[in-house]
Amino acid sequence: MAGYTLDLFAEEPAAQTRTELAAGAWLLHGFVLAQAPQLLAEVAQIEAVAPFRHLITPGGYTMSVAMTNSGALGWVSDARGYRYDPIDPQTGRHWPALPALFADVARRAAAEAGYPGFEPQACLINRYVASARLSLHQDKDELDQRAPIVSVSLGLPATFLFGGLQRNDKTARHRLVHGDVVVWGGPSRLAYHGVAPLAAGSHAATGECRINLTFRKVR
Ligand code: MD3
Ligand code: FE
Repeated sequence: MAGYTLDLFAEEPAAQTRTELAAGAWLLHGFVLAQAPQLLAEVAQIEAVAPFRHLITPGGYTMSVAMTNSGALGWVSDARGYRYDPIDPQTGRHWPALPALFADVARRAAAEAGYPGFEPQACLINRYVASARLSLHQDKDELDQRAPIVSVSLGLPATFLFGGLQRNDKTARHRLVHGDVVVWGGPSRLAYHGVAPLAAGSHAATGECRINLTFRKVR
């Protein structure tokens, strides 16, 4: 169920191709390939201030994905629940500011997918090593759910699981590779989704991991 592909300029590289994964959800193939080195340099600066850590779910499980944030708000999980917080609970300091390049990429991708005027307030940064995974969930901690979520994939490829509005709905699988951007809006915004256990490997840009950035308007 890979929707259809719009190839606007067939003589252009893959960066010009987009695929509608589901109603309102657009995969922009290679949209940030040219910016990937700078995006990863920004991640290195962010993690120097707000290190990656394995959050604990309210149910007491340690997440296999390591996370950090940048922006005015960051997503955190602990025994008390999930929330957005302007302060990093590990350092007691504000999350590092959203780099201008991050905001620019998020705005341009959202506009490209039909969501003009997107202003990200939070960038959750996920780091996957071999066998790290994200079980099926909905992103519903944001008060403003009319805004899309923009996701950027860097490094090792992943199998993304995309379901429906109910946990038991059938899930489709999509390969997300280095440089891909997906914009999730409209009817797909509250769909269940997850990431299958990461296959071991090495990527020239990131080494033995995958980095995913998700840009969110929270309130
Ligand atoms: C579909 N991250 O951080 S990105 C997450 O690859 C998250 O790290 C995954 O799910 C990752 O919450 C998937 C793609 C994604 C992100 C948010 C969505 C898909 C989404 C929100 C609604 C629907
Ligand atoms: Fe999610």
